[in-house]
Amino acid sequence: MERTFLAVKPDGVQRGLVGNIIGRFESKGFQLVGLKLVQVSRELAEKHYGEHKERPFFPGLVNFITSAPVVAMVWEGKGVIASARKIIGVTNPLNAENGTIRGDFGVDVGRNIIHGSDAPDTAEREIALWFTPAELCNWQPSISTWIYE
Ligand code: DAT
Ligand code: MG
Repeated sequence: MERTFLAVKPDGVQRGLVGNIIGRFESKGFQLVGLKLVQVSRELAEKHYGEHKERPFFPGLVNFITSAPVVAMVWEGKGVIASARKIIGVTNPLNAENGTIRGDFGVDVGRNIIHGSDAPDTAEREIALWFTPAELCNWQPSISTWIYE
């Protein structure tokens, strides 16, 4: 089964949106397999956003993501990587559809509430960067047959 890495960013935590956000992935039918509150170090932030290190917004992005705790999560399910990106919405909240997390809650691109892995290779890299194997639970939800045929 596919897994993705999601993180409620400092703005989402500060604004009390954690429960609402987790609820969207739960009610979709995806399964939580890892969860922790993290005060992100600069080293972790720079590794996580390494692909953007030459971009002008990189220093501000690192300052932001290290400014207050984030809720780091791993979610599992059929097609969860692409589906989570749809649930999250496009990068700029002003362009994100209503009904998506960024569309419903955000305004500025630098305060877009949540991160989600964008492809299978980045999901694998980000899960390994944020979680040890022992921090992830392999469990069987009793409702599986009501979500999957
Ligand atoms: P996404 O988070 O949708 O995968 P991304 O990987 O292109 O988007 O960028 C990572 C984060 O960097 C994004 O969530 C917010 C910030 N960011 C991206 N483009 C930006 C810009 N033009 N100005 C300020 N921050 C930006
Ligand atoms: Mg990205």
